[in-house]
Amino acid sequence: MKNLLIVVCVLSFATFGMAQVDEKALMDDSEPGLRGPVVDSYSGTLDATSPTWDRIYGSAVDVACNASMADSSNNGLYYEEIPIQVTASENLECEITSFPGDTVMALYCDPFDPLNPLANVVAYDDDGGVSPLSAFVAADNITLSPGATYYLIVSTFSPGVTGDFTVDFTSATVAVVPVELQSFSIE
Ligand SMILES: [Ca+2]
Ligand SMILES: [Ca+2]
Repeated sequence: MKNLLIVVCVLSFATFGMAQVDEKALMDDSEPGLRGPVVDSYSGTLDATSPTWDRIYGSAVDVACNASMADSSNNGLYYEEIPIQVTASENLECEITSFPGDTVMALYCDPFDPLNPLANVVAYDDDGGVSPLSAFVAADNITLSPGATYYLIVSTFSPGVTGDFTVDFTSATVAVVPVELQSFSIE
């Protein structure tokens, strides 16, 4: 009986701990609760502390995660990885609206492996926004499915380029997945 009580106490404590994590994640989300068809902006910075990758390029789109891409000669580019999800099937619309340089974007299924950037690709864009900034538009037919996590890679055309960027997510239900929620879901 004593052992059972200890187990119950440990379980209660574990549940309490998880609830705390969940609450923190929700509090950190800039838009908790249901989202409407509004802009969800994500701002980040590419700098010397950012991870790097050898980027790809190409115009293919494959929602089955096997878009055929080519290996660019531009290597060692700074990037930021933004996890996104949708709550309803929709064509992704997102756009880099500010950056002091030439951006590129790539969309990957889970996982994105910077050491194997030709794998798991959904789509890539260079100047689809206000050139030289990047965007995915509805006509690109990047139809995302609910229940999956995708990774938007924000990077630059050439290596060594740094600065603050903003991405606006404008399709109906797309949202950036808070890092805290990702950790929570793994546990
Ligand atoms: Ca290369
Ligand atoms: Ca560009």
